[in-house]
Amino acid sequence: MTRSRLLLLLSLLPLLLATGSSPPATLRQAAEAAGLRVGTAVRPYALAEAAYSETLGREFNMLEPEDAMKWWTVRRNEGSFDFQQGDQIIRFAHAHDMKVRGHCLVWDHDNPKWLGAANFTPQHLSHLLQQHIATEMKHYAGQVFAWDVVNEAFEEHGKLKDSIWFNQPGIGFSGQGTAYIEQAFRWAHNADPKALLFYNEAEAEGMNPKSDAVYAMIKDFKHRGVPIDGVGLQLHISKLDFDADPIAKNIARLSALGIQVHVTELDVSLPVDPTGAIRGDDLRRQADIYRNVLHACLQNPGCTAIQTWGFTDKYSWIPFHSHGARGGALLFDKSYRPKPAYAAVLEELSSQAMRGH
Ligand code: 9MR
Repeated sequence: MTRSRLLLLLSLLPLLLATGSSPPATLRQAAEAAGLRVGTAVRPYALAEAAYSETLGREFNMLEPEDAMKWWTVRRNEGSFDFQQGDQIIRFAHAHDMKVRGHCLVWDHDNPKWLGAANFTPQHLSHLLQQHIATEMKHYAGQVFAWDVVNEAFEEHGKLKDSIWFNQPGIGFSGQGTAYIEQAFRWAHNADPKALLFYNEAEAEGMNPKSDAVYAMIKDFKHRGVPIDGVGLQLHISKLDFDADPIAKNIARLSALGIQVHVTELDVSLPVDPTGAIRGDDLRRQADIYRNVLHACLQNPGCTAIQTWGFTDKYSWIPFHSHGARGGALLFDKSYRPKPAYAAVLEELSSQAMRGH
């Protein structure tokens, strides 16, 4: 058992003793007994909805702003920072005794228009990025325990993506491989030395050229003492014949490097017919996928958190980005009713807790 899991378990002993041996009633209770964080992405405007905030506080012990800490929310113009949305989430987390993951400081996507439009020099971009990382991390120091410092830097064949931060024009390390990522992690460590620093990636969850590239980068960083604490495996799943074994393999090789793994953005999208209906069979297959991913995480003590990308189908990003063709990706339906996937996750977490992990 890792030190962080042991400390979490010790802090929960009174709860475990008080609840005796009755099975946990919520994901949160089950995860706490299993020594794991269970989290979800959150949209601040939905917190005003009673069913949303009640479900969130009851079921999860970790949350992450889905968009509220991104550049385009925080940095509407060059000269000022707007932390209102993120602060709202922090207040909710504090009131409900939840940990907060921060997301994300460096990404080639969804940056504000002014950033790309001004044709800044590498020197100026370097200054802007360092200032951004330092200002946002210092604002949330002591409140955000783990940050996705860099998000989605590799393309599917394992090459670095062209981006404003890397080579278009970049922050001064164009042509030097992962040096720009290393620089971002060093700035992040200086800004908040206590925060856990994560590299977060999509479609690099199993064994493939992209996850090989991520693995090679982390190995190199650990070897040279670059400050990095973990890898986030996003896990946006859309194939119902999903195989979790390669995920377990990847978690094993990453954690063998001495880092933590968080499942950061888990959802399993399903086909939606023109009437808006989802097949019952698909909901059952979805439940199995959630269970298998969780099992892969629980098998390995280096996997310390599992997080879904939202929790109610009402606010999932999937229907919007698929023009309604897919949906139903999360643990609760649009009316906050738990789905078969919820029962599967609760059962898997509870069985782990009962085994005394
Ligand atoms: O779910 C997020 C959606 O609301 C945003 O419009 C979109 C663009 O910022 O980002 C979505 O979240 C992404 C996350 O930040 C990084 N990994 C992929 C997620 C889904 O696209």
